[in-house]
This record gives sequence, C-alpha cells and structure tokens, in this order.
Amino acid sequence: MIQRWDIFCRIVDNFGDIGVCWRLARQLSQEYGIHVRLWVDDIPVAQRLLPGLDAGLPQQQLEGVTIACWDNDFICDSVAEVVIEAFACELPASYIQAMVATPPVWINLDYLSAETWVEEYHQQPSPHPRLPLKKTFFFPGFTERTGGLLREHDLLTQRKQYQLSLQQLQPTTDHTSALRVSLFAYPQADIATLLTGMAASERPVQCLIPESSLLQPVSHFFGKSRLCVGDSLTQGALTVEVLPFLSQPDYDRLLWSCDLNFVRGEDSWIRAIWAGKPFIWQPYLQEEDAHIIKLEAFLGRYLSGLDTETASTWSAFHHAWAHMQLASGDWPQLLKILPAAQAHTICQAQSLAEQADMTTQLVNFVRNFQ
Ligand code: TRH
Repeated sequence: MIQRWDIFCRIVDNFGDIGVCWRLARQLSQEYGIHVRLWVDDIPVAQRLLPGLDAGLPQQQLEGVTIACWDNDFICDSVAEVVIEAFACELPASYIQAMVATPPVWINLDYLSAETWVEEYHQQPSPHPRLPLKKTFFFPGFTERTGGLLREHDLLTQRKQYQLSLQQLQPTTDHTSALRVSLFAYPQADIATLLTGMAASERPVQCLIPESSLLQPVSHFFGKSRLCVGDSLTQGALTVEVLPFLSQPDYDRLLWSCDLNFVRGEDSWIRAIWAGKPFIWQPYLQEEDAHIIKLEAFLGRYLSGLDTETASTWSAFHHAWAHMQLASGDWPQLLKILPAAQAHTICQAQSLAEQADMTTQLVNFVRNFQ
C-alpha cells in the first residue's frame, strides 16, 4: 500500500528549514513512491529554492510532491499515515485533534548535530500530555546510532561523473590557474579579512557568491553601494563573481566544481561533505555559544585521522570564521593545507556514505513502528 506522509515546515529564518524538508519530501516521493504533502508556512521564502511555486495557489504539485500553504486558516481535511513535525514546528491544533481517531506515526525531525548526546535522544518517544498520542524524536547524525544524513541514493555517483567530466574538460590545473571558491555565509562573517587575504594570494582566486544577504558586506568591501547578479569585481589576485541564487541541484554542482567551499547552517554543510571538497562550515549562530559547541563536536569527529598540522590549521580557521574574526595569516595558512584536506574529504564522504541515509532510516523506522 502506498503511504501518505504529511510534512509540516515552519520557516523560522533563512533557507535551512525548507531546504531540508524539500529534500526529504522529494526523496520520499522519488525513491520510495510515497505520497507526500509538504505544508509550508512561508511560500515566498520557499520560492527562492523552488522558483516554480505559484504563491497564489493553496496547493500545487512539484516534482511529485504536493506543496500546501500552511496559513492561519488551516483546515484539516485528512490525516496522513505518517506525520513529520519538522524542527519542533508545532502542528496545527485541529490536526493534532484529528490524529486521535487514527493515530499516525508522528515524528519530530530534529536539527543535525554531531554532539554525543544525540545518540541517547534519537528515537525517544514522547507521550502527548492530554491525548492518547505519542511522538518520536528523530535525530539526524553522523553515527550508526543516529538517524543518519540526508543523501539521495545516487548522489555520490552523480558527483563522481560530474567531476570526471570537468577533469576531461580541463585536464591540468596548477598554481597559476585560479583557485575556485564558493562562498555562502552569514553576513556577520569576517568577509573583509577573508577577501583581503584572497586579494593578496600568490595564486589567483575566483570567488563565486550566490545572491544572498552576504552581498551587502561584499559590496562594502569593494566600495559599492550594491552588487547585482552577473557582477564581476577584481582586486589583486581576487575576482568575485555574483551568481543568482541557484536551484539545489545547481548549487550541488557548484560545490562539486570548486576547490574550496564556504557553507553554513545545516543543509549546505552536508552538501559540502558529500561534495568531497575541502570546506569551511559556519554554524548557525545560537545563544550562549551553542553553535561553537556544535562546531567542536563536528570537528572532533570529522578531522580525526588527519595529520596534526592539517587538523589544527583547518580547525583554527573554522573557529576564527565562526567567531567572525579572522587573522591576516589565516587564509595563507589554509591554502597550505588544502591538498591534505582534499584527500581527507574524499575519504570522509565515502565513509559517511556507508551509513544508511536519513530518508531510508525514516522509512525503515516507520515500517518497524509499533
Ligand atoms: O539558510 P541557512 O542558514 O539555514 C539555517 C540553518 O539550517 C539553521 O540550522 C537553521 O536553524 C536556520 O536556517 C533556521 O543554511 P542551510 O541550512 O545551508 O540552508 C540553505 C539552503 O539553501 C540549502 O538547502 C542549500 C540551498 N541553497 C540553494 O539551493 N541555492 C543557493 O544558491 C544557495 C547558496 C543555497
């Protein structure tokens, strides 16, 4: 029997919530033939990732997924067999009430973290305080005892084919060819020091920046009032190119084609890992430096097995970037360790891909649910 899943997504900030929910919805539909309805509370933000969306429609189909507008007038017409409450977004009261008649498998999908406590909390049930319902906490993660990472089944094969075709087009690269860098970061990042370092590099640097709030500090660096898609600006060894905000598949290809990727938040972070290219991750800013704890937990896992010099340089750059305070020597130091970091990222992508992906783990959890 084909299952129906309802995924509820509240867009708190930025693109991560919808980025993850859309990826999950699409994979459930395409790889498992599941009927997915994705409830989204902010269609205009979702449109940045899904330009095909029509903001005037209450429901529409996109790539096999039904996207429904979750507004204040929410009416519960039916309850699906599986309900995903993404990132504790709180389901509509009327939907929870309707679930009592035929309780679905109700899952709270949590944010990703490499911290060790995640294993303990993964798949823990939480009974509803008043109603005969229970929800289960599902934590993505990096170890066998977590819910895994989002990864489409043929992603690594697609990436390898794409990178092979790029190599055939440009068989040799040396220190005179430009270092390709993609840059996606929060606007509070220390953009000025980074771009100054790039401009002073011995090797030319081509920095590709998809359109986002980051353009503001970049335009400031170049002394411009604003930057537009298509703009190309040069200072010293650095050329910045402003790209449009890409579709998720195009963004993947950008990450696959670069020598170094700056990513942030949650979803682009994981895509950078699958790209098998060195990256710098800026965690989403949280109170009481919770994001620094997340960063340390991740680096502790991810950098293990590397030689001490590469690990400490890579880690130090991450810390400086996350604290939004780079030193002038950080960029040249990072460049030195790129070859060793490159070899490590390929191995890490391969080894993390041995773990079952998050969507498969969710489907299996539902199959075995009692
Ligand atoms: O936009 P973000 O900062 O989202 C954040 C984080 O997820 C954070 O953990 C969460 O708490 C907060 O939102 C509410 O970063 P993230 O997670 O990388 O999401 C960006 C999405 O946008 C991701 O799916 C990749 C996609 N993307 C494109 O599709 N095209 C692009 O050109 C770019 C730059 C990104």
